[in-house]
Amino acid sequence: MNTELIEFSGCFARNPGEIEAASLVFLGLPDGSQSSYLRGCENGPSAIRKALDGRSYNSTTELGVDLAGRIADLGDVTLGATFDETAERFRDATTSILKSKRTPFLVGGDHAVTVPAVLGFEAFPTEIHVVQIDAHPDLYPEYEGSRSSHACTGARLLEMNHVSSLTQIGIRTLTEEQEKIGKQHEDRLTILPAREVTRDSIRRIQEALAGKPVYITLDLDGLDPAYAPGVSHPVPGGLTSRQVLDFLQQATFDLVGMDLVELNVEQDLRSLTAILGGHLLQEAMGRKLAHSA
Ligand SMILES: [Mn+2]
Repeated sequence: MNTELIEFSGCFARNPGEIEAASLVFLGLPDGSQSSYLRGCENGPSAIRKALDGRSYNSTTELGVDLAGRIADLGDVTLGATFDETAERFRDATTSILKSKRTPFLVGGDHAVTVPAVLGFEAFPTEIHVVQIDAHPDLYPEYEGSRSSHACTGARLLEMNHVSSLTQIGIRTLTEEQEKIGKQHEDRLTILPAREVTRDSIRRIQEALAGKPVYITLDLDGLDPAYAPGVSHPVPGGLTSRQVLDFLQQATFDLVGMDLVELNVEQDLRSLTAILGGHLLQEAMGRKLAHSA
């Protein structure tokens, strides 16, 4: 028996030829400093790499795409002395991936990492649409005195000129204050609350985005805590694993980038949330490769 763990079910490129050929990139954004409540998200990238051990999982996705050796793991971005400095590095890292014509799959970190990641898409040739799967709308203009809190991510995204629209799916914690902010942006913001997630409502979102460049920010607390217990803010009544997989697999939009955030390793049970996160990422990667083939 192989005694060494095989990261990310063997999907990472192992030699220069494979790395060169890889059009999809895995990059860790290991910052959990902007969480308002618990610590633990900073260890997300390493947990996701380890969760799907290739001795137990294989590299073929549900849709039959073999990802073995096809993902370039660029490691984790080194944090700066302040969050502003860290954010600048995250942004630059995203920009440089896009300039090399590869697709970034970014692993947080708390949800604050999404802001610099999407800022990096100013380097993308067209405007983009963002889909946020989340229990929370994150529409606070500032939270506990900070504009970079993970509770402000939606608000920051709506301030970006290169973000044509923001679609939030799975929301179940909308407060009056955030609803007010949402109303100010109703021409660009669609909120699909968890209680209204049905095949029909999801199909309407897919149709509206068909063929368009879409960035997905996947906060794991969008899923029900029964599926994703390892998050800082578990909120009952969320999406099932299957609903999120269906959304990713049936996408007819052009996936131009994605992040997976808010995995809190300290809260996880038997790595179930990390395993789910790895699986969701791989299914999205497989769909991307099938689309670009
Ligand atoms: Mn959230």
